Amino acid sequence: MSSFNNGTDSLTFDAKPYAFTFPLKHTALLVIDMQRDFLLEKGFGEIQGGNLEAVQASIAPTKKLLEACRGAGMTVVHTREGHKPDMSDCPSSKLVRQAAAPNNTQHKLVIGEKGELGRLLVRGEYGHDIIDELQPLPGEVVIDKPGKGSFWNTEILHKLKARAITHLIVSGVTTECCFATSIREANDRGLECCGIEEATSGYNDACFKKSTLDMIHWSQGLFGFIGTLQPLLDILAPLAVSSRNAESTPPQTPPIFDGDLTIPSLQQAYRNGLSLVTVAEALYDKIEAYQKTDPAVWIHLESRDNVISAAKALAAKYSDRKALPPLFGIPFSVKDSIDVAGLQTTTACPPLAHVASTSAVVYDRVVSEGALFIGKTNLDQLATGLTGCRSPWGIPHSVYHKDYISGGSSSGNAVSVGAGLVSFSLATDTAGSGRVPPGFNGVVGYKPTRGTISFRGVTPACLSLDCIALTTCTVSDARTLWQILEDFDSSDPYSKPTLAFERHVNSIGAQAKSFKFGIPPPEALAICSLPARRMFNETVAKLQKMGGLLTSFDWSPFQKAGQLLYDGTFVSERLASLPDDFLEKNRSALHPVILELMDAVVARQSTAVQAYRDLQAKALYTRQAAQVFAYAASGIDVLVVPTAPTHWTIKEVLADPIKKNSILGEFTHCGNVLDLCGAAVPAGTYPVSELSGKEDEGVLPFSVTFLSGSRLDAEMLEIARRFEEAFKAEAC
Ligand code: TIU
Repeated sequence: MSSFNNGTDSLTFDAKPYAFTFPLKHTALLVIDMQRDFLLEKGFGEIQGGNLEAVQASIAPTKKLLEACRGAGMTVVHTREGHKPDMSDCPSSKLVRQAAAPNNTQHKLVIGEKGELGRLLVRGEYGHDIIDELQPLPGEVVIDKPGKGSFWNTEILHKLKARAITHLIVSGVTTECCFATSIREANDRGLECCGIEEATSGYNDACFKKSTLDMIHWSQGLFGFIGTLQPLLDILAPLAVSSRNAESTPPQTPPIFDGDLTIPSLQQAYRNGLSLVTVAEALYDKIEAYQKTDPAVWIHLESRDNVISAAKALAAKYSDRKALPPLFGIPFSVKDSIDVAGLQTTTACPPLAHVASTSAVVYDRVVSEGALFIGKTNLDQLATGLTGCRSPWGIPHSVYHKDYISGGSSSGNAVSVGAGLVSFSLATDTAGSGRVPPGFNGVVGYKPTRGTISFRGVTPACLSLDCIALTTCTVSDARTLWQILEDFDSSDPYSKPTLAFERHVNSIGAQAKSFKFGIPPPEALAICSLPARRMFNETVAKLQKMGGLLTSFDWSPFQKAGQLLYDGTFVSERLASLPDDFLEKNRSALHPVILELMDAVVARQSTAVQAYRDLQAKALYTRQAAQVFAYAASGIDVLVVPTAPTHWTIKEVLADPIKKNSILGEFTHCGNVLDLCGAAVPAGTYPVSELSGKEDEGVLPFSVTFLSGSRLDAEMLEIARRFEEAFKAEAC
């Protein structure tokens, strides 16, 4: 019997054509177009001749539904129909068809024209926004849609997948128009929908509404389900009571900080009244104590007073603890190649150090969502290396053992999370820098598909292959951050548009129980240490136990792409990112290993012809890898690899720095070359003695990385999250 809990704790309520069963964690409430323009006097709907009384009937039931779903902790998605002020996203059919009808007496004003609530259905206008009683809370998703359906030219499917949503409870207006169209569109994409009768209404009579709803559930559920409000409220109510009780505990004694730094736990504690200052004080006690264990974690640490002032300012800004932004009071660090305005960015390379005038996009974004900045962390110089042993600011060690490396280049970054000094850390990953250090410190390292998070404001290592990486305590936290940070940045030349390739959702299947995974062939795994090999075999068995189907695939593009990174010409891009004659001018200021590496790159005298050949090879391997993750029966969902083949001691690395470094990248190098996404996830510990052959009481962490194709982050993260959950359940 598997201990794997796939998060499908399900609820069931009466519906047509039969009872609707939905997994709470994978279900979102969709509230469609509850905008002033559709619901209030003088709005677009009334101007079109709509029956306002009929449409307003859905407001009170929708409010009840919204509160019940919020109380149960469900994902909430609001939509708003409307257009850009320049109307470039409005098809002419929406403007002319109805107005052009012979004998038209209703459509005197069309979309974009000025009504009393502002320009009709234009974004930013008063009438376009959601009515006061149903305003979204911070953290809820708002989708601006140009169509009647919610899926045409919007990011809704992407955002639902990013949250692992497979089921929708649907409400909103109007029944005959956007409500029905959205359910039909959702149905084509594989989502299971249940519309709630009282929480939708339209501009016509009851007969019209009934026909619309009947069409949805006709023929044993042609498009979906239709239920009524009360049975759903009845099953959600018990879930709301428990959280409300927790929230209403009288704060006679202020809640105590239990040390749990995961985002949902800390958020819940804040909602229950925990003081940010208490958390900041506790963290600083811990940070100061850890300085004695490892003084090489930070390049810049904010002062205790600064952080306490920032905590007080945040608490004052968000005084309503029921409406907190998603990262309210969540402490974080950043790798010191990421700009923070007013502070030095060193990239662990003194000649490059400069005071940043503006902050990196990633920093600004997390701060704007309430996160609390603690400091900038150590890294391998120029973000080049996987060991953590290449910085003038010292060598951090693994949080598990003082003799063993922290990994790099995001060394201090992973230690700051692993030692419980911050909840998350912003990092970068070019050759594996955002995966290897989390692997060596027992935390999660997620590298999204390149270009989906802005790289603006970060010192490049190898710009066309650089990627933002997120270091977190859990896969869910990584996913939360990704949702906040993912955005197209037109000022970042490597940014990718956010609209993703559409793969349908499997409400049962890949997202629920089974998935296909591949592993490297035995000859590739032979590079692993004995304990890494044993732990990897055990991980494969666990993946099979939780429903994974071990599937064969062609490993060669992954292996060849990895070699391309350092054996080919791509390493020259590291020099291309530096000022001309940087090497000559700064030889004495560089770390000796970095200097040796850079000299070797220059000595190769790579030609443009070689570089083009490598680019062509990269394109070929990328296409081949995409086929491995294809939307086809032969494809796999994820490739699972050991994050690193072994765990070196600091001494071993110092004795042979370049060779030892290159071995660590065996399973990470291909990631950005092939435009993959990947997440390193803890997979247990093993005795140090098993690795060293010497007596040692300690243990070291083992980590596996889940890799998948470009833009398949949502699918990959959900499998990684389920692995993490299964693993924790087994450990308990
Ligand atoms: N015209 C009409 O009935 N409805 C819309 O245009 N949008 C929605 O239904 N939300």
